[in-house]
Amino acid sequence: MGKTIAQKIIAAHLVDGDMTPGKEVALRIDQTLTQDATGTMAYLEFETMGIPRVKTELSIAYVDHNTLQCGFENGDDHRYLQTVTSKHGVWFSRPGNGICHQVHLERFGKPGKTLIGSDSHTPTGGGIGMLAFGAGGLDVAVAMGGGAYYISMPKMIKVNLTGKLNPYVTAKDVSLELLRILSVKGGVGNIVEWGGPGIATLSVPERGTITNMGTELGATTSIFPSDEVTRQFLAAQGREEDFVPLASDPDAEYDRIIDIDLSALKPLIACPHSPDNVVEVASLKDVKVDQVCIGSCTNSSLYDLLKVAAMLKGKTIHPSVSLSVSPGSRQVLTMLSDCGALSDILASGARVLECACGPCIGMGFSPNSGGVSLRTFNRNFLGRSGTKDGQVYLVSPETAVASALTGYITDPTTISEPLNIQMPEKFLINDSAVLAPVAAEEAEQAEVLRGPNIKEFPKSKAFSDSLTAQLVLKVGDNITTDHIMPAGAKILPYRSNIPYLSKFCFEVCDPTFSERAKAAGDGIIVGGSNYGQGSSREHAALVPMYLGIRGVIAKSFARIHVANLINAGILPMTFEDPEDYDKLEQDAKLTISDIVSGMEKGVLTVTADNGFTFNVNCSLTRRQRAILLAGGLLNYTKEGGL
Ligand code: MIC
Ligand code: SF4
Repeated sequence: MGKTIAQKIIAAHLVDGDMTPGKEVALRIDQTLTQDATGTMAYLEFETMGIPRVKTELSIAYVDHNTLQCGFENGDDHRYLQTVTSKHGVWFSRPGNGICHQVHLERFGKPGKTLIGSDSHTPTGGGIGMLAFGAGGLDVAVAMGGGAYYISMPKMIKVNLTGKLNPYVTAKDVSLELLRILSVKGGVGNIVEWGGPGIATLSVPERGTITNMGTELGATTSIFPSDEVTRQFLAAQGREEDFVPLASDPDAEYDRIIDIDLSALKPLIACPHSPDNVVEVASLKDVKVDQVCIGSCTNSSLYDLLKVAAMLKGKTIHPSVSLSVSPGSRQVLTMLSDCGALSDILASGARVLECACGPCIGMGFSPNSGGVSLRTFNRNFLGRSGTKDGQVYLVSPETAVASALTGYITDPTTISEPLNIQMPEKFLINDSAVLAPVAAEEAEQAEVLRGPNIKEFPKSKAFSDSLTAQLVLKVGDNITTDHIMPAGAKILPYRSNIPYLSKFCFEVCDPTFSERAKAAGDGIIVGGSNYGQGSSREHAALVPMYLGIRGVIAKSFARIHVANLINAGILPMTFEDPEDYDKLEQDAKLTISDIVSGMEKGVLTVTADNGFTFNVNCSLTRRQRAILLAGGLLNYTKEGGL
């Protein structure tokens, strides 16, 4: 039987395991990336592993999330990241050089290679034919040390594209269409492979938008073939030698095939507060807009921003709208400036922000109270913008600009002027903001600089055979990591300070959680389906672990979060009968006995203090059981289990 693209890359990187869907596979990792908000933890973890130099083909640290530097905390983190990476053989992309996924696509991604990154949107690399996964920091640290990356072998979804996008309909609308079809849970356990005649009409940045938002489907990753479009992009980036062709076999089999006719698509919009809450833009035409934000790793490429500039040229944004534009990289910003497009953006009244994540993760530019904010980003979870009652909608750059000009949500296809963008044949290449690590022979003398914001990695407890714990919090479906461990300008500077961060755990759902969990000693959380969707931040596991959480019982989990729970030594369990969820009350005391033998069988019995007894599943691999029994991946790794 023929293979899909992903199956070919997996087979070429298979260290251990069986490529049957659902079975565990261990993959050799060629490249890793980190960003600063998850990176400090990842390098602290790497340091405790005692490995002098990374063993990957390329490892790189980006600073893009936390660039505001409102106090010493960010400065400490940046200095720690710069010095620790240099010592251990990791490249360093300085603050202001751009958003990790955008820069990685431009300068480092290679078709056919494996990449893991401590950021959930690492699958953006699939736009260039990489098999790229978002992962927790500890998994990235292990991969840097030469260890394999473990996933459950995914099923394969093929999206077959035909036709060609109409003017003002974009790759973002393709992503939103797939979210409309599959929902934020529909990709769980699957790799989404893009193919069909329509893909030849999509450039690498457009493909990157699509693979980026595969994360919102819950997919393990998303990937495009590596073809003539890929070759041209790499050649324009001066790296044609990195090109290798990649395609699925004609007889490759997929578990599901979804057809999308690009020519039939209309501009789409995701309404508050979920990326799959998708309707046609035209249906919201009377909604007044307060704020428009263009940028993020989804829509900040040169191609996106040249379109934005062309639409804004000679026009002024509506007086009641505040518009921000954050270019994805220094390369994008420089090229916009050199060709005059930046002046067109500025002349329209837009505010140009740094080449960083910025408003996407609530680092500034929060909307006014109850404000309607149209964003070209990938997530509109409740509270993520920094304004709890902000109404955040997700749109394409074209819809964003059309709406910024009229002051109302506006379907850009109502604009009659054509939008013809000429992409340059060569990108401007200047990698001066990417620093090489020190040579191996100088590494021993290189000093790692830490400030008071860098706190120790919290210690987790190993499991014994029985556990009695309080059900400290019961939450509903689709709880995101932004609920569990919020980000934003006030909290993000403390990502390397778990004790401080712990005060804000679950703040969006229950501001008393942190205090109550600490007082309870051992605790358990109960959740609905798709628990832990969204970010790869391992803080959403480390902080609950620090607060005494030993287990989470949910209807189902998101992939990266469940791995982070296990890595942190927290036991993930799913209800055998989902109706038992309704029978549990917050504050009950739950006892789980025979944990060791139950884990092996994959079923545990839980008894509440009112006598109610129910079963939970915990289908764990032998390695995952060993990690939990050791008290988390770091302990397991230290005991020699790389
Ligand atoms: C996000 O988009 O939520 C983030 C911030 O990039 C996170 C990483 C983090 O929390 O630091 C992600 O997507 O993994
Ligand atoms: Fe940054 Fe937003 Fe992309 Fe996360 S989704 S990496 S915060 S731009």
